[in-house]
Amino acid sequence: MLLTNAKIARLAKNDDFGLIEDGALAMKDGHIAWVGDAGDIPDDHRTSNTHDMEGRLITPALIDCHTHIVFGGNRAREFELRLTGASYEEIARAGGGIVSTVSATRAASEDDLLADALTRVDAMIAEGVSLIEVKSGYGLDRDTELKMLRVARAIASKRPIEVRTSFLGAHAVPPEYKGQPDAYIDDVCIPALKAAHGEGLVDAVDGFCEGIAFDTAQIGRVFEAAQNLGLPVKLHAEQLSNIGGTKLAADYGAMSADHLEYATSDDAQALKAAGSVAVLLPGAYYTLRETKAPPVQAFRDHGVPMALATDCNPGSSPLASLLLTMNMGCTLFRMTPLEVLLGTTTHAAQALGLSDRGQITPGARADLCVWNADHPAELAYRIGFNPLHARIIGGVL
Ligand code: DI6
Ligand code: FE
Repeated sequence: MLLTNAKIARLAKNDDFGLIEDGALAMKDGHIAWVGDAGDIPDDHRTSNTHDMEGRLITPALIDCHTHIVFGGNRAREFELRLTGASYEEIARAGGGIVSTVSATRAASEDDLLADALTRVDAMIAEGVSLIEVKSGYGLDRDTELKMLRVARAIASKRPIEVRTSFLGAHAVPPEYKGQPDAYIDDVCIPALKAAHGEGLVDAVDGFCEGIAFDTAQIGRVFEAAQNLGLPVKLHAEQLSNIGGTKLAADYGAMSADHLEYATSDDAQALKAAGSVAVLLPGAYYTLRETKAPPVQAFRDHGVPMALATDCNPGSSPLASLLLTMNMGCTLFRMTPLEVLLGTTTHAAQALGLSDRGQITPGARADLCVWNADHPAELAYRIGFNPLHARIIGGVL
């Protein structure tokens, strides 16, 4: 297939979006075969299967590299409580928060969890998302953690979207282990990880390293288990306070450290040295009315790639719009439109350990978005407006 009369943001060159003003793009066997100026189309890429893009903008398809999109129920009631003064941490410590979603997720059938998740997945697909990462972590027992991961895998069989799973057993201490986080890690979390890995349900291992969740020693044990299974790690780190999660993640060569509001310049340096991506989640920052923004300038100074994701979850980020996330990255974190587009394409792929997509370059997967837009900065600029014209996944329009 050949696409002509397009403005193409290759992102393969980090200046000015790698923009080709009057471009063409050839695809073969699900991959990009050639991209360049309209005047330079090689003869062997000319085909009757040619589509005129009528001047529209083409970018790599979007990737949401951090979601908790599978969960039971919702937390609108908790939202109300926070509006009357209760804090996220107070609600969590009083047995609400993540633990209330755990009860709803345990009670839900696999079919119901899937149907509910698909409503959110459909919203993402409508905005040009081709790949989502999905975490477990609302089961906190073996069977429910596995159930969540099976539902996550099933999403890709029901919709034209790819899924990468992360095991997040170390998300919260369940009520039956209240006050015994170490016993939970050793007796439930690590055995559940091994069982889920045995069923081929796990692509990566995540944890929540926070005062209201697990400390670095506890997460370290989970990471040891991941390493023994040959699984890559990532971590929710420094979201509400700085307790050393970023440095722990870097020590284990994490693919990413996520949230990072309370990360320091030293943390940024550690991420750079480890080759980890900083995944920023403005939806959670916004919802919790956090006032400390992540150290974006330190990430720039140290050359740490920044990704951006929805963190779609029922508590701290009930957000299913990656376009709005990009707008928030600019408005709330002062990232540039180029940084937020790289953050939902090239760097999002990198945060999932994927190097075969997220840029428009020969050999990359032909996962593309066609937008009713003149310039890529428009994607982050508008609020609550979806300019998607078409999605091309694996070379299929
Ligand atoms: N950090 C988050 O933002 C989500 N999980 C986490 O570790 C919140 C999950 C929730 O509140 O349900
Ligand atoms: Fe999260």
